[in-house]
Formats: sequence, structure tokens, C-alpha cells
Amino acid sequence: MQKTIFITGATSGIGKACAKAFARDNHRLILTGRRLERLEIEADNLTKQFGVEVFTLNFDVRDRDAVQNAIESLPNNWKNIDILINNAGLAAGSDPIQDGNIDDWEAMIDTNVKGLLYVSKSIFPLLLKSECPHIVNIGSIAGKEVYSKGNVYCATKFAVDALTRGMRIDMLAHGIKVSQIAPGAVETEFSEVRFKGDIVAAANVYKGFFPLQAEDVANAVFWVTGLPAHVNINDLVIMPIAQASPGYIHK
Ligand code: NDP
Ligand code: 8X3
Repeated sequence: MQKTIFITGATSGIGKACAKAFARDNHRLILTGRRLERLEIEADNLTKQFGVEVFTLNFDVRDRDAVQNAIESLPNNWKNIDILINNAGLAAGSDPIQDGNIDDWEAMIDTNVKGLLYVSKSIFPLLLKSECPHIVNIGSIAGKEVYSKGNVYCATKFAVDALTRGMRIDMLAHGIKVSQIAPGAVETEFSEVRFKGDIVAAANVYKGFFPLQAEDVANAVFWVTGLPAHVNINDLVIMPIAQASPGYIHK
């Protein structure tokens, strides 16, 4: 059955890989992100490669009005959403908490927690029309265990973990599945963003072991959302074989 998939943060990394995984299976996509040019190129590529319909929405998940307006602006034939993938997120900085940068804290809290809430709130009514509604939140191993200098990023991902559980309870009566995928280290633009463009520091994160690739996480999302109607994966932790927990990577 063809579904409509709404993906936040589809301009890079895990979100982009999810878009490809669902396009390959002929689903309709609503792709979102701040970088308009990337969105347009990606939509074009997916349409050409897989012949699927792609709609793009260009907004910052931290901007509550922009989120609401963008989702309200969807044409009627795009307002039946089957799967919401709450993926947009970031880590900003890597400092002991006493040296933390308050702008970094706000960026993480506003994006990873408040942004996820704003998007979910606007999408809930659109999921109710689906026969197989599903919300997938991209959490992290950082939402299961804290690590040195992870402080606020970890707190935001612990919040995603809690929100996933809370949503699951509240969505129960509406038949909406709610799942969390919690990956360990994935080689994307994540560390480049965390280290504010320092590509050497970012490359060091993934040096000496084989990290997860964005496609590995996308495959997990695709599998979780393709299970029979009566089956839900509540929580899936996915790690590279070399990583036992955030602080233990065998290099
Ligand atoms: P990337 O930096 O490659 O991708 C992040 C995506 O989020 C981009 O598409 C970006 O789009 C979007 N995004 C960030 N901030 C905003 C915003 N304010 N408004 C709208 N979109 C935004 O990183 P990943 O693919 O690795 O990260 C995706 C998710 O996976 C995040 O939630 C991250 O916390 C989580 N994660 C990542 C892990 C890793 O090791 N990489 C491990 C565990 C979880 P744009 O800049 O165009 O807006
Ligand atoms: C990203 C994984 O371990 O860098 O969520 O926090 S980690």
C-alpha cells in the first residue's frame, strides 16, 4: 500500500536516507528542512530516480508559527499523512556543563524537544485519517545513557525518550503507533554541526572504527514501519558493533 511519509530534517544524514528508503518502495514524501536548495535538489533526484511524488516544506522546527503555517499550507491531497518521522535535531558544542554555551543549550532544547513537539502537534490531526498511522521519533543512545560533555544534548534525547512513551499512551485510543529509534554513532553531518564546521574534530569522532551509516538507521525505520498492523516496536537501540555505549568505542 502506498503511504505518505512526513520527514523532518530530510536535507542530510538519517532523514535524507529515510527519504530514499521510502522512495525506493514507491511512497509519497513530504520532506522538510531549512536548506531550501538541498530540499529542491533532493526532491528532484528522488522523483527522477524512483518516479515518486515529493512535496517540500521549508521551515525551521524551532519557529512555532512557521511549523503550523507550513503544515496548514499543505494541499488537501497531501493532508493524509501515514507516517511522521521526527528526525530533525542536533548537538551543539561539547563542553562540561559549567562551561556550556547558553545559545547552544537553547538551540538543542528548541530543536530536539520543542521542535519535535510543534511538528507532532500539527501533524496529529492529519494522522487520524490514516489506516496505519505511525510516529517514529529519532532518539539516541544519548537518551539512554549520559556521557562526559553530553549534558544538555543527552537531556534533550532523554526528553525524546520520555515524550515517545507519553505519546504512545496518549495515542493508544487513536490507534497511532509510536516508536523510538535510538542510534549510537552514525556518520552524518552531525559531528560537523556539533563542532561548528571543524571538520578535523568531526572526522576524529568516526576515526578508528566503523560507525553506523545513515542508511543503517533508515533501514531500521523502514522495517519498523512495515510490520503488521497489530505489531509495534516501542524502542529500538541500534549501535555500531564497535560501540557498547556512548563512552565505550573500541578503536
Ligand atoms: P545531520 O546533521 O546530518 O542532519 C540533521 C537534519 O536535521 C538536517 O536535515 C537538518 O536540516 C535538520 N535540522 C536541524 N536543525 C533543524 C531546525 N532547526 N529546523 C529544521 N530542520 C533542522 O545529522 P543526523 O542525520 O545524524 O541527525 C538526525 C537525527 O538523528 C538528530 O535528531 C540526531 O540527534 C539523531 N541522532 C544522530 C546520531 C549520530 O551519531 N549522527 C546518533 C543518534 C541520534 P537543515 O539544516 O537543512 O534544517
Ligand atoms: C548521537 C550519538 O553518542 O554522539 O546522538 O551522542 S552520541
